Amino acid sequence: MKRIILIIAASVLSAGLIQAKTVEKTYTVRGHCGMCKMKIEKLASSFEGVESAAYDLKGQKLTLTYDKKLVKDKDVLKAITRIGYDAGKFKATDEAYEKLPDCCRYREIEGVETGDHHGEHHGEHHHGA
Ligand SMILES: [Cu+2]
Repeated sequence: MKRIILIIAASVLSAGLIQAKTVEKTYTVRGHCGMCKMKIEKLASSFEGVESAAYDLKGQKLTLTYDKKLVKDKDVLKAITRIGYDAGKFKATDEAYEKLPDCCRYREIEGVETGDHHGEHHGEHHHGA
C-alpha cells in the first residue's frame, strides 16, 4: 500500500513539473505464476510512457501508471495478449497462449471451460476469396 501511495505522490509531483498526463489504471490480466508476473511487468514497463507496471498475481490485476500523451493503454494490453495473457477486454489468441510454458497455463490450471473447442485444425487461414 505504501508503494502505491508513493507512486501516486510521485506522479502528482511529476505531472505538476513537466505537464505530463500521468494516470493510474488497473486492468484485469490473467496470469498464473511468478514468471507471468515478471514477463507482464517487464513488457508493460518497456513501453515509453509507462512509468510503472505492477502485477498483482493473487488479484489478477495489473496497475499501470502511464503518460497518456506518450502511450495508449490498449497498446500495452494488446502487447500482453501477444505473449499469451488475457488483458483487459483483449484476449490472447490460442496461438499465443499455446506458447506459454506449462506453469503459466492459467486457462487449463483453473479448469475454465469456455466451450470453444475448435478441434485440432492446423490448416491455413483463408483471407478473402
Ligand atoms: Cu507463469
